[in-house]
Amino acid sequence: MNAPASRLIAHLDMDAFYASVELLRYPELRGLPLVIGGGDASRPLLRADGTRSFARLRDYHGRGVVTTSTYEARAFGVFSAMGMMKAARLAPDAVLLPCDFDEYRRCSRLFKNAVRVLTPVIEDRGIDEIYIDLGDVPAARLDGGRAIGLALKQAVREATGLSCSIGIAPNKLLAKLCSEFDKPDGLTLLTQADVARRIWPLPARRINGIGPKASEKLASLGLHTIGDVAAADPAMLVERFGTSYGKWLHEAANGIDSRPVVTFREPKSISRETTFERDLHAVRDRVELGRIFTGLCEQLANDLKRKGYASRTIGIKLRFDDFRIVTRDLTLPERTSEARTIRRAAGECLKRVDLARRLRLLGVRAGALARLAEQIPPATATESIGKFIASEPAASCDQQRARSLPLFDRTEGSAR
Ligand code: DCP
Ligand code: MG
Repeated sequence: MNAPASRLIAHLDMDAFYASVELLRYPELRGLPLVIGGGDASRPLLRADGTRSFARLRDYHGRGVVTTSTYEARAFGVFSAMGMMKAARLAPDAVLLPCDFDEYRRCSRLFKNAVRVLTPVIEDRGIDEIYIDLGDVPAARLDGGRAIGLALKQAVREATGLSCSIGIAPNKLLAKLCSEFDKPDGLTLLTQADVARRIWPLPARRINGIGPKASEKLASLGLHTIGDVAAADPAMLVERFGTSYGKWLHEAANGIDSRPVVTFREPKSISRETTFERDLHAVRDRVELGRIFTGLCEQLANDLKRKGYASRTIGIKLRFDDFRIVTRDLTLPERTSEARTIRRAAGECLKRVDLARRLRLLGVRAGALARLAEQIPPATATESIGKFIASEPAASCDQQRARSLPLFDRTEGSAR
């Protein structure tokens, strides 16, 4: 066994994060089904009497996806990543609000800073989740982490007004699994001795790292629960899934995970993408596409600057109306975080694509990152990397005061 029994790790995940942040400013929506997603059209209107009028899901038309939903909306079967039109059929009366990433990032910083004061060894896993190493918290051993868990929840609530759920276990894998057990506002302690009773009955897919393909293959072998995988012959798993994944499956299903809490990790790339409200054509919708493209490059440049990085490889991602995905990238002579340079490079990439078909999605990516000379502290720089590609509809780019460069001009030839 390579997982030292002495470790104690917490996984903290905010409850219905974006939706809960919105409820702070619109408390009149508490208790109602609420969905976050869609563009500016779903922004609330202030009536003359000072009350607000909110958009309803039933009035939504477009191709946006649900970014998140409150637990009241989840009761209707509405979850993250579901198409909004489908969600509207399930919960037509649900209130709809657009995303406000700046505000979510601000709250993310607030809750992480509050945690850091109590327990400084944290691994940032994106905008709303962190791992915490409780190894250096002497009192945590006495009660399995209950008191420090409660203190962390209290600190997060005081700093943000928001609730979170925490799982505390001997490793990251178990901590992540059990932080979900008692959501929302939960605190779950789990020891290795609880694995058989509490972890093995769960579907194999619940393990972070067992995706749709692997779980399908496991199911075809008659392995449905984590317990089924744990009981499977490790040699068979290796034979079917390869040495490294097969071994990992056996260990993970047995609750073994020796990964450390990594306090800082450099991002490999940063990207922005958007799915259009309707398919756009490179020639016929040149102006609109150009504006969206510029907006994405400006957002990306802002992301790079805020996080303190410069990029040497700029790439684009296109999804056509037949769902085919095409990517192209370009290596620059020098690193950049400037919107104009990114726009120019991304435009060069675009010239290498046949744009005869209409486009559904456009994305811009900055890779080969290096820290800028005027560094910002790593803790600030990493926050929110991970889930930051959100399903923003194209409308949100309109806010960016995008300048329209004649980028799609050249594509007319290939589009004919
Ligand atoms: N998110 C997103 N796209 C997804 C899933 C999530 O943009 N496909 C965003 C919105 C969520 C936030 O990330 O509020 C955090 O994701 P979680 O999976 O933790 O979901 P929630 O915090 O909303 O709900 P839960 O209470 O289940 O954690
Ligand atoms: Mg969450």
